[in-house]
Amino acid sequence: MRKGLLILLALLFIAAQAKAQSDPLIVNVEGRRTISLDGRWKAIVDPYGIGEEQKYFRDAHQRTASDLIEYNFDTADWLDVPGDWNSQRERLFLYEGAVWYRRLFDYQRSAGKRLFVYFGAANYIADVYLNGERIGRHEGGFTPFNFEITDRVRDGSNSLIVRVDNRRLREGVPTLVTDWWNYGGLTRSVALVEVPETFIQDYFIQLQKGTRDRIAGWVKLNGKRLVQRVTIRIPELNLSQAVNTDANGYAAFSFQAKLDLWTPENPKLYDVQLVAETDSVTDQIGFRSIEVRGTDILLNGRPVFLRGICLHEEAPFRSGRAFSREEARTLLGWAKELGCNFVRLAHYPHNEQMVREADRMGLLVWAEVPVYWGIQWESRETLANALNQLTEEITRDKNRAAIAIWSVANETPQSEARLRFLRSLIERARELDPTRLVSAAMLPRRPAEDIYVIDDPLGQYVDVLGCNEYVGWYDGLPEKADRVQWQIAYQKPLIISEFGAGAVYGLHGDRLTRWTEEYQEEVYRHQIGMLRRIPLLRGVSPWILMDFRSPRRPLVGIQDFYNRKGVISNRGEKKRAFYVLREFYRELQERSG
Ligand code: GCB
Repeated sequence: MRKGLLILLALLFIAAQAKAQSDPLIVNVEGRRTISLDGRWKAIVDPYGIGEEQKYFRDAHQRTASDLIEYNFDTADWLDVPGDWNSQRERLFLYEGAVWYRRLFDYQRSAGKRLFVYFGAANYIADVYLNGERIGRHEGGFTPFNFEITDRVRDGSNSLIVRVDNRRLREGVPTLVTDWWNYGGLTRSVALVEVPETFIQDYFIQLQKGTRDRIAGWVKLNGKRLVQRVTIRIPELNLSQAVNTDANGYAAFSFQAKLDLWTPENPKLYDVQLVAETDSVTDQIGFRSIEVRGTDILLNGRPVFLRGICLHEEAPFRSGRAFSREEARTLLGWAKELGCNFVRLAHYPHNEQMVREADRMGLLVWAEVPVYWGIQWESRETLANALNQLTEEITRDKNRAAIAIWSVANETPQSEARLRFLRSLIERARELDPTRLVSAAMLPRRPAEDIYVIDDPLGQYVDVLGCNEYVGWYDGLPEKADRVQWQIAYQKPLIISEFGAGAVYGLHGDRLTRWTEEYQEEVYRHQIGMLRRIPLLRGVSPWILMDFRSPRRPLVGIQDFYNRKGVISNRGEKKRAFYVLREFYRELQERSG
């Protein structure tokens, strides 16, 4: 009897743990019926982690004068959502720990509707509670997640509480040290998403690999009526294709289409409607092919050189984690002004608006997961976490024509365990999306003073080689680039995914004085000379568009906690290197016609 009870308890515990995972991701949330939960959330800072024990998630109120409750959301401070806490309150600037957020919302349930709560991102671990009940947990600071709350939401007032903890973890992704600010909090929008009982949860609609006139993909329903007829429509092309979903709610399709292909010069997007019997959704989708032939990258069948720039998801002017469409426009607008056709969104998935704006503005995207520096390669949990973040990123962004490359890592030191880990990520990326290229930003080997070698075994498994190098900054003086010889072990296209130098906007001096605009300019000039001598080079993304906050950069009066390698300052001022790079890109553009 007692044994049976123990087994039952164990099973209940396992079921509760399983529920702690987020539910399958809903794509294209902006195309759905949503109720925004953005705005002011009440917030209790919990540096000692006592909130669980004190049961903050109950959102209790003192009822009698003698009740003892040592917290009160109603009288607590507030924080804006979306938004990191570090840039909102001076005393939270360096804070790493837990903050409990609370948002009250009214709701009226109606038959035939399901409700999800959707988070654009929360850095780094989020524990979600509704009306005192635990809903689940999500780990990973840069990808979206959602929980179904259909059976838990109440008519009338509801209390949604999220405990966000941004403490860095050795086993985390990223791990303990990064060269960017560990902005904590509900950094992206939060919304309630209302869907019919059976709804279109996910879909993949892109050009079929190897073609430029066939659309291929799949659609996936979620709910009780999984067998339905779903029509994919592109009204502008008078196209309509119907498919029947199977018992799992899944249907694949492939059909001819005469398309105006998406390019950076002509970022054509079509309205694409998916109409099921119980749900419908519209998205804006562009179609283009991206492939590798020999050492070339082909866009719509033609060789393309990627004139790029790296950027962090750092807000221009105000500093802090960027989240809005306006901020995306400003940052990507600067990339356009530079003459870019490509951006590297370093070092983690940026917000969805950034990718959607790249789609609209015509910028190819290198998208990345925060598998950065010394990850715990031997840990299964770390691998599962990295795979999950990659999966969430690809799930969210796979219908964006802008996305050209999934990058699985940045500057990861070589080892057997690391290779195994990264190969799993590459496999997962290809499984989820056979149409994109896979890459990683690798480190060169330097067997002799002026020799740079790319022979990282990872090179075997990627479509495009990515390589970061800092000749003239961490290695020698700017003119060193004139002497460096490159040896590349693979016949594959190469992108120099980083090079750069630090400069304070407005600080002038001679060409060999560190931190001056002249020094940075000199690095760019010599780098460009060197880049011209690398035959396999098919793209470049210097480090970086704009100065960004980093705790690794304490130099007073120069860095002041900013990495100063931007060609634009955090206040939007263009440094001399900006114009050198723009000139180079102009010339490349003219040459490519
Ligand atoms: C790198 C890293 C990047 C750093 C940069 C730097 O190699 O990939 O995250 O910010 O160097 O400025 O040192």
